[in-house]
Amino acid sequence: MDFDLSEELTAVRDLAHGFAEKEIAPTAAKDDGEHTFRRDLVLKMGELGFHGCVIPEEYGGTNLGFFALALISEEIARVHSAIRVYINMQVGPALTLLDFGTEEQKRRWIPPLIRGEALGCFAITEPNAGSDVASMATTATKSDRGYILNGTKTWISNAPVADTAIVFAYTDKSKRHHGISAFYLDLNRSGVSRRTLGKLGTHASPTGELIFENFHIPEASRIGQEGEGFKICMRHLNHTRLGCAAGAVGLARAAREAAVSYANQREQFGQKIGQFQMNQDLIAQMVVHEEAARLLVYRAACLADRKQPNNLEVSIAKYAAAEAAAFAADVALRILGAYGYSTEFPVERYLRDAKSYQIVEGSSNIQKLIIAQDALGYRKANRQ
Ligand code: GRA
Repeated sequence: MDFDLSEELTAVRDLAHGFAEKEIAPTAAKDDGEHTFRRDLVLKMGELGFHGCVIPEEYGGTNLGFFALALISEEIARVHSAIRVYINMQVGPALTLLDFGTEEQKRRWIPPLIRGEALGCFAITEPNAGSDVASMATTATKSDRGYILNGTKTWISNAPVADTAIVFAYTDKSKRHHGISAFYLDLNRSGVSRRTLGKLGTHASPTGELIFENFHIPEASRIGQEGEGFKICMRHLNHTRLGCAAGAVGLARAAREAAVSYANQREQFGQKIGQFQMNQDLIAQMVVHEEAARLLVYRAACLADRKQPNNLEVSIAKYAAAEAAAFAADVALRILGAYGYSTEFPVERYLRDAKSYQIVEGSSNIQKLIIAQDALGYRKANRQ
């Protein structure tokens, strides 16, 4: 596998780097502190083709691929992790429509998503259904004009602001996971209410509940066949976990850069604190975990670009990157001491944001379960 960046990929990475430094960095602390959702950035990233990099040109994308998506996600998250979430909210639904939508659905719904004009989200989790997706309670009951949706989805990024959502619901509870179906909804209609949830970090990316009460779904909004929802959900998560893993690498890098920069400036006991071997030990570990996670992300992305199964590789990358980010943020805070704890510097934000990567899109424990059960031969991770 060749991880040398082509000229095209180098240009995309540099574009994302420059964009993040110019458009995101100046207000990152303010956006976090004031919990500002930057819709303008969703649009700008759409204009630059970031949301469309894994979408074929016929649907408005650039078709650069998953390696490009990983590079972009890392660069954006390095500067402000919450803004990286915006990309997954557009890319995730667009990819699921690409994989499972009809030609008409693709032509109608993918372009506004990847331009950033229709804010997307995906609604899987419920108050009593997190890691165990099939325990969801939301139902889509057949009516003469389509379906009637009832239930509550929670911890949904973009829920307070989204125009559209991919929603998973039971169309036939008796069939267990074979009775779940997927729908693409217009949320600017009656029958849905929203509630914003407070959280530890990732403040510039709003999270909330979607409460559906007799929400009418037209028949034409179903994605795939009835009962295909669980499979669609797993495929969807496999795409979005990759972007998430790349974001975690970006955050680990930001924490490492902050720690190294401080260790090279701060003097105690007559020398730079980088000279102390206890700090060198921490910095060496940060470098190794970050670099290993990055290569694992690249491997998973290259497999996706070759259209080869990569569920196992995505889980390995997601687990490694989430842990690398949490480790690096914790270590950076220790190296910076009171300046790490201070809200006047970004390291405390890195620590708050890093924790999310161990929870979202399949927790670290779920990734370990997928990895270990594959190794033990209990459950094959790479399925189609
Ligand atoms: O044989 P079959 O016809 O019964 O099908 C099975 C299997 O082949 C069935 O699903 C199929 N399947 C798949 N199909 C395609 C399973 N995995 C895949 C796949 N990767 N691709 C049931 O399979 P199973 O193995 O018996 O299912 P299980 O035991 O329920 O699944 C295992 C597992 C724990 C891995 C799975 O449930 C899982 O990944 N859980 C974690 C869910 C998760 O990530 N939740 C996060 C929700 S979204 C979120 O975090 C929000 C982020 C976005 C935001 O910020 O808003």
